[in-house]
Formats: sequence, C-alpha cells, structure tokens
Amino acid sequence: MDGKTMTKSLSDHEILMTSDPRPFEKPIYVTKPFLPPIEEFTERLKEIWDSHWLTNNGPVLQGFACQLSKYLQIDNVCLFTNGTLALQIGLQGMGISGEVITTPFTFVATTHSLFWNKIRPVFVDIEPDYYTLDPEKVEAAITPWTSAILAVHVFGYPAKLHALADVARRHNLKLIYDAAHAFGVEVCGTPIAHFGDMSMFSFHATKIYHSIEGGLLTFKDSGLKQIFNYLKNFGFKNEVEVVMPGTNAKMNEIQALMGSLVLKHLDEIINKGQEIETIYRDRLKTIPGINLPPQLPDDVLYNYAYVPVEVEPKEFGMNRDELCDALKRYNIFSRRYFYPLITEYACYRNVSVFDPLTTARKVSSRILTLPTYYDLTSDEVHRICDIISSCHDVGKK
Ligand code: T4K
Repeated sequence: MDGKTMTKSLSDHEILMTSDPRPFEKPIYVTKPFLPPIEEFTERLKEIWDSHWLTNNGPVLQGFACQLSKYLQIDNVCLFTNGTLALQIGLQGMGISGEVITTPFTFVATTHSLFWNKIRPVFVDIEPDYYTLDPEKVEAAITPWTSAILAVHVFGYPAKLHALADVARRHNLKLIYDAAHAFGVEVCGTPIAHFGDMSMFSFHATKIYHSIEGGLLTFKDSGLKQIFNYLKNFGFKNEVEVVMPGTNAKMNEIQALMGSLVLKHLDEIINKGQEIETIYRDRLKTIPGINLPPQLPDDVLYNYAYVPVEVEPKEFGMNRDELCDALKRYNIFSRRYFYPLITEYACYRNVSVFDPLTTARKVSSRILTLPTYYDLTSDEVHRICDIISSCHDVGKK
C-alpha cells in the first residue's frame, strides 16, 4: 500500500493527528442553540398568524405549559419571559426576606434576584467535585434572619439534595433551587423539579433546552400559582382589579412555540451531548493538568449541558486564562463560567462574607467550559482535544 492510499483510508481525525492542528475555519463557540427543522416551526407559526394572539396567556403558551407539566410530571408550573424574572418573582411570591444562604459560584442573575427583593445574600463555599453548595457550610451560616437556602444545580450537576433538604427541614427554611442549567436532569428516576420547595429553569437560547428566552418555575405549594400569575401580569386579577404591584414577565407565543418544538427533540439533544462528553472524557484524561468532574453517580440522569474542565497550571504548562486565549487563536471560544466569583463583582464587593470560600476561589480561577452543542461533530471534538493537547506540549516546552 503506497503512502497516498494510506492517507485516503485515514479518518479526518487520524489525518489531523498526523499534522499540527490548524485553526477552525469558522468560530466554534461554547454553545449554539438547537433549532428544530424550519418546516416544523413555520407550520405551527400559521396557527399564531391565524389567531392574531401573540402574548398574554395565549393558546400556544397554555399548550406548552401542559406539555411541560406532563414532561416533568408536576402540576405546578408557571412560565415567564426569562429565568431571571422567574426567580425574582418566585422569591417575591414566596415571601422570602432577610438573609438567604447561597453560592458565589454561579451566573450573576442568581444573586441579582435576591437583591431585587432586598434580600441579603450570605455566600458560603461549594464542594470540590460538582461545585454545588456545601451543606455543612450552609448549616454553619444560619442566623435568626435566615429564611431560605438558594442552591444552584450548576452545569446541571444536582446539588446535595438530601443533605440540603435535611438542613432546611431542621431549621424550618425554604429550599429553593436555581435549576437554570438542569432541565432534563433526573435523580433516581425523578425529574429534578420535584426537589425543594421551588425550582427555576432557564430556557435561554444558550441552554441545552430553550424557548429563545424563557423561564419556568416549578413549586410544591399550589397556592403560589395564582400569586405568580398575578405578579407576572402587573398584578391584574381581572380588568378592573389590581391586587398586587406586579410586573410584566409574560412569555409570548413565539417563545412558547419554540419551547414546545424543541422539547420534542430533547432526547436527541441529550444523547448527542453524551456522545460529545464521552469523547472529551476519553481524550482529555490523557492530557496532564486537564481535569473533568468525576462521573456522576448511576442514579443521576444528566443532561450534558456543559463540559467544564479545571486547568491545573503546573501540570498543564499554562494557566486557565492562557489556555482560553490560546484556544481563541484556533477560533475556539471556550468560556470561563463562572469567573469572577459573584463576590468579586463591583456591585457585590461590599457584601460581608464570613466564609473564606476557599474551594470556590480555586475552582473559579481554574474553570473553563468547553464547546458542546448538538451540531458539534465528533471530528470537531477530537480536533478541539488535539489543539488542547498541542497547547500542553507548547506550555511544557
Ligand atoms: N441562573 C443561572 C445559574 C444562569 O446560568 C442563568 C443564565 C440565569 C440564572 C438567568 O437565566 P436567564 O434570565 O438568562 O433565562 C449566557 C446567557 O445569556 C445566560 O442565560 C446564562 N445563564 C449564562 C450562563 O450564559 P453570556 O453572556 O455568557 O451569553 P453570550 O451571549 O456570550 O452567549 C454565549 C455563546 O453562545 C456565544 O459566544 C455564542 C453562542 N450563542 C449565543 C446566543 C445568545 C449563539 O450561538 N446564539 C445565540 O443566540 O450569558
């Protein structure tokens, strides 16, 4: 067999392994929203055109709410225009006040939702494996003013559900989950929406599951449904009665349509995410200084929303920021979710923090989330790994 024939029989990936990695022709972003086939969208768009009903609890939204309720096996669902307003309204409707114990390792909207309700965030540390709130630290931070725990299933990794529920029960606190990243996750066969008193899911375009923009609250107390409906619609009870100072946080019909269509594809999206993560895990374990979180326990059905890695600078040969910049030169736009920590943002720097946040600080300085999305091909994932490997070689020289 001559050299030419030999090359032809190699896969794209093998060819790449034989040469220096080259930059991607087009940018590879950390995520790319899944879009259903356009015919599916236009077909259903006709219903909206025919009805001329665009927002304010329209028929598509009502159908979407039923679909979600069935998917999550939960009666109490309420849709919003985005996840941030959902969480803000959720906290307000539940009457949360005083202090809430929460994580600094999250997207800033988690903390903003507390501030918009004049609630003081009490930041405590995270655990090192899956970056979720450390229940022992939570318990140590409880004061007479504590009214709730606001934990985050960060990257879709379930928080310490049982330990947090135990702390909340013993201290009579509400347990609220920012589940922005966790749609599609199940624990012991139960959708994650069933844990805690209330959960917020974000359906933003950058999420594994989306409705362009959107937010969902799921909750235990059926009495909250009416309150949430008032709060998201200016407080209107009927045409002439306003029963509370609500805001406008309604999801519109186009968002609901997108959400409804994407839901039908969620299994394929998650399966693709699993294939991508498997390649990353397999390839990156051979590169010193690039560490993924441990495999999740068997009783967790994960949604493969993110691929976070920690960069250990000494072993890898460059630090996280250097790797992030190096990848950009190859047209790969990984993201430093979540850096800086919330406590380092100018608007939260003056909040007193009593916990040294040792793990959160370390993780935040090393974390990098790698591209993962439905359209990303296996060859592209291999190519990203080749490039990370070559960065390691350069860094170690
Ligand atoms: N709690 C948590 C824990 C959250 O992570 C979030 C949101 C919330 C609460 C609040 O939920 P929402 O109110 O957003 O529903 C993004 C998202 O905007 C934000 O929703 C998300 N978390 C956060 C983690 O990430 P950015 O500023 O990083 O997004 P951006 O615009 O830089 O997009 C990232 C990449 O995605 C781009 O480089 C390219 C790609 N992209 C993005 C958009 C918007 C696309 O390919 N198409 C698109 O349409 O915040």
